[in-house]
Amino acid sequence: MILKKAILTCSVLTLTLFSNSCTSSKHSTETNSQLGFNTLIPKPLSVSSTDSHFTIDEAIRIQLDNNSTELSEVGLFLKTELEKRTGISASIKSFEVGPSSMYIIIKNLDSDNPEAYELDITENALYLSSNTSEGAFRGIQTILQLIHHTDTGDWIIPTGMIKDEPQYAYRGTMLDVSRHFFGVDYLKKYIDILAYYKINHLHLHLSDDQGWRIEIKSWPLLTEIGGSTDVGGGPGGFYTQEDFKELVEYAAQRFITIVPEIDMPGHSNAATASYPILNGTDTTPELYTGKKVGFSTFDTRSDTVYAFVDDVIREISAISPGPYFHVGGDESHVTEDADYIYFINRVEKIVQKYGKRMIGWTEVAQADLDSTSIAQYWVHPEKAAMAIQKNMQLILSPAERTYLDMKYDSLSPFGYNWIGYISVEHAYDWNPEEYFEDGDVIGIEAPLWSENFSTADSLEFMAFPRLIGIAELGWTTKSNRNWMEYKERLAHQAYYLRRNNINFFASPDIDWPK
Ligand code: TNX
Repeated sequence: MILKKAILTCSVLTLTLFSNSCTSSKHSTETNSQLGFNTLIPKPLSVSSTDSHFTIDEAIRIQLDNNSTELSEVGLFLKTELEKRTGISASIKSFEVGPSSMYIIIKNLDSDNPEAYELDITENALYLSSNTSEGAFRGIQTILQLIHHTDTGDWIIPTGMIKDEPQYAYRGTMLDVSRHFFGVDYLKKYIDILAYYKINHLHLHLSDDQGWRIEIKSWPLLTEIGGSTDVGGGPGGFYTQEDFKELVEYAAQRFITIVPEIDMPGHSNAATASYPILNGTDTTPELYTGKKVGFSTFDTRSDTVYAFVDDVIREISAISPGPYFHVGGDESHVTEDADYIYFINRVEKIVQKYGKRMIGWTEVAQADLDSTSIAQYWVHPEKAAMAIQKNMQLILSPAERTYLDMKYDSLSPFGYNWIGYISVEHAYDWNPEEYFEDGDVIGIEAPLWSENFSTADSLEFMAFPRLIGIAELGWTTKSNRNWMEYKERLAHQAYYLRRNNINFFASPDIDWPK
């Protein structure tokens, strides 16, 4: 009721006056009952509402304060998304003051965080300011999350001020495309969802015992043989290097970095089945379509293996503009400890030779690694402690909170529960800040292993809504997080998830709208 009245009194003024004259002077801190800001995930650093709204109408203009290619692409992204959502086509104009405008301004904010942005939304204009195009892109996601459709058929955005920046620079999710393969078209949909929740890294688990999923031109049998099946004996699949470049580019336009992983020296049966020389046993392994782990290894004392690893890292690094190369390193149960350490030490140098920072699962911290390498903590806190001693940085993926392949509860139709059930609440209600007191944590990542599903619907069922909570944990500071309040914002996400045909688990713990 209040909303409708405000629209009537202000829309007339917006048309005739270019001023802030109908902006309420009442400033108040956000509460859940106020118009609009309770739709945001991740929750911003600070929000204040002025209890009115900006209307998106046919006159809407997007104005960019410079014509760099990067900012032009960001402006175009906003235009495309606005049109998808509202059917209204904004014009993109050079910078001039005028009503009904969305201004995107690059300037120095108080914060030096590259992803920081500020939104100043009045009834006449919306100002998005940021240090970089990346910050502007994050702010655009906030704008998209704020758009409401009123009962009277208007598209509006609540007025007020938002100041925002992420707590962690690395907010990621991992998808296992080895146990089951997911192609480029599907991954584009997934990347769109990640961008909407301000996730900025997508780690792709590109090889494992069951499948090798990326073309390596100098070792073509990896995909020809190693890419030909999956868990359960399905047809598998792989990305050509052209496919991979397309994916990297699509993600980069959304300021998401692809982190490629080749899992070694264990989890390597697909590679050794393709090139038996790599396992040093004079036997040719069969392709593997089961779910066991820890039975395969490269021959860590073979020069051919290092020539192979060099080629693989060189070819993938050449098409991966991001700073990281993930070498796996988990569960090498049949590799002798000394051989394992020798292998990881040598591979770290190869990664560095191609200009990348090495990431490995927690186990790699046993090797003599450089402080520039990163350990991804999943289990084994004592090995994470070794990484901290080596001044390495950490990515947090504690299995008991972030493993999206775990069942939600005993009724979940598929999934593992080796670490326990992970409900929507359990995935959200913890503090990454408190995991390793002395650790230098660059961020948090939720892995999704794919042994137990093969369709996009089931992938989405496992990822959503838990991944949305992980996105908030990576962005929002501890003092701004609270499960009971988050639950209400999460319920609101049903509109977005349904509109985009995302098959989320409608957990009975959340009061979803009808
Ligand atoms: C452990 S987490 C693995 C994966 C499995 C996963 C299943 C990690 C580094 N290794 O190989 O897919 O458990 O939950």
